[in-house]
Formats: sequence, structure tokens, C-alpha cells
Amino acid sequence: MTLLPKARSITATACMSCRNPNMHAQASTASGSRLSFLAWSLLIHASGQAANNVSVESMTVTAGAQDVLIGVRITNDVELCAMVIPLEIRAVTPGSFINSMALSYGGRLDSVMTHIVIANQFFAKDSACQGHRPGFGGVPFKEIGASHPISSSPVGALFFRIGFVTANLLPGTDTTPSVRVKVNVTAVPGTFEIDTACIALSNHLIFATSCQDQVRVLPTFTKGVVTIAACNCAHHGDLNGDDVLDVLDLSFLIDYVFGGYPIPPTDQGCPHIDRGDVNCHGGDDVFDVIYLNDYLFSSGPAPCDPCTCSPYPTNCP
Ligand SMILES: [Ca+2]
Ligand SMILES: [Ca+2]
Repeated sequence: MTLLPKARSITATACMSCRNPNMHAQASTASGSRLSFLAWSLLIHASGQAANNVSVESMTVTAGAQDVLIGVRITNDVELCAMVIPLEIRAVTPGSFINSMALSYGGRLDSVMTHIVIANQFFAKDSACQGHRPGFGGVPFKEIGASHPISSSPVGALFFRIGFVTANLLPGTDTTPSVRVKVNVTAVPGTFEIDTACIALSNHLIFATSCQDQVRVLPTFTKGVVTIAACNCAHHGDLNGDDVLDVLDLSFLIDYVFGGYPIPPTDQGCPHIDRGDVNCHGGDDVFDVIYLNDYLFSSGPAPCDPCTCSPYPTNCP
């Protein structure tokens, strides 16, 4: 489902008279003016290339319809008046589904940015960077979400291009992510990458060092690889960890719900959820005590499997 309005493209216009901020970026219709960066003279600032980098975090997450925050670190050894960072979020394993995304920023950018301009597009297939078709959106907000299930093709993709409107960004590197990509993944294991492989050089990374003189740096890029590990909540309800569901687990749960201690264990492969939420309604409370009691003594249903929720806990069997 598309959450963004009709197709737009980012247009970034250099401010010809000011130093800070030097660039205005605005969304315009796809039929309107093209990215003015394309018209800039390509003056590569060779001395700064090695220390200018955009690096996307790699990580392993557990499947199960959860939000994953992926850091995008920006390093610049020159003062920047503007930048454009296109990101392609591509499933490289069939079935490694991503069902929504959002972008936000922080760190050094908080003090120099006013908003993000985002335009995104998606591929039907991208095994050879083919099937690229215009997408949707171009909305200036600090955080914005886009939802498009990329499960309909063997290798799906979603393309994000982000334009930044900044005051000058002084040289430095972020110790905290300067941009976050928030991804909601479903319960299907696999791998996806955040890359620029399918993005044409004409729309590639740009660090602009002088907007007035149209000087830009082409920073290096480090892609991020996100592995989605299988969801495993097989130990749900076994609060004392002895691989048996019995009255001792009920006693454990009662102690926690009414006494606050000991805290039930949480399994690494079972995201966000400890073993005590046996009814999958979110959290541990008296209803879980009743539920587990009914299972043990009144032929009630077995503890739920949170891996079957999409998402947990609002849509569980
Ligand atoms: Ca047990
Ligand atoms: Ca519960």
C-alpha cells in the first residue's frame, strides 16, 4: 500500500547568493524540472575523497514483523552545503520481505537540517537493475514512512532517494547514526541490502562543498547487509527453562505477575516477547496466568506462537 502521494522527483536548487544554507530542495512533479545537481559542473574534490564516506550499518535481526533501525553514518572532511544520498533497499534473498520503511535523522544533522525530502521508487525485479519504474512520494518531513510489500517477485526492491536541505555541515563523523532507516520485516528469513548498486551515477551520492560554485565531492559508499534470522518462539510458556510446561511455570508466572520477580526469560530468536505472554496479547498479566492455568488444568489452548503473529501483538492467531 502506498502511503505517499503521487509521483514526484526531488529537485535541488542551488542558492546562488548565500553560503548558509546554500541549497534548497523541493519536491516537484515528475514532469517538472530535473535534479539540478545534474547540471552542476562535475568538479571532483579529489583531496577529500578518502575521508568522505556514507556507511550503512550491517546487522542480523530476528524475523517477526518488527521495526529494525539501521544506521547510516556520514563522514565528511570538508564543509558541506548540501548532500544527496540515494539508498536502494533490495531484498537479495527470495522471500526476505520488507513491508514498510521510514527514514529519520539525528546526530550532527539535527542542528543543520530542516527536513528531509524523499522520493522513492520501486522495482518489480532488480536482479539486473531492470524493471525500474517510477514510484511515489516526495514529501518534506523529518520522518516519513513508505509501505510497499516487496514479496511479489523473486527478488524485489524498493528504491529510496533522499535529498537533504542543510545549513553547512562542518567536517566530522557521527558516533551515532546520522540517518536511520527504519524497516519493518515480516516473519520470513533472508537477507536484504541497503546499497546504491542500481542507482545511476548521475543520481549518485553527492556531497556539495560549495553550492555557489557548484563544487561537489563523490564520497565512497559502504553498503549494509541485513540478515533476517528465523523467528523461534518454541520455548514460549516454559518460564523456568526446563523444557517442560507444567505447574512450575505457572508458579513462576504468578510470582512475576503479582510480585514482579523473577523476570521471565526472553529468547534471542523471539523478538520483543518474553516467555510469559502465553496469550500473545502483549505483556504478562493476570490473563496469562488464567490462560496457562486453563491449559494445564482445563484443556485450554497451548501457549501461542508469537512467530505466527503479523504483527505481534495486534494480529495473532
Ligand atoms: Ca518449564
Ligand atoms: Ca499476555
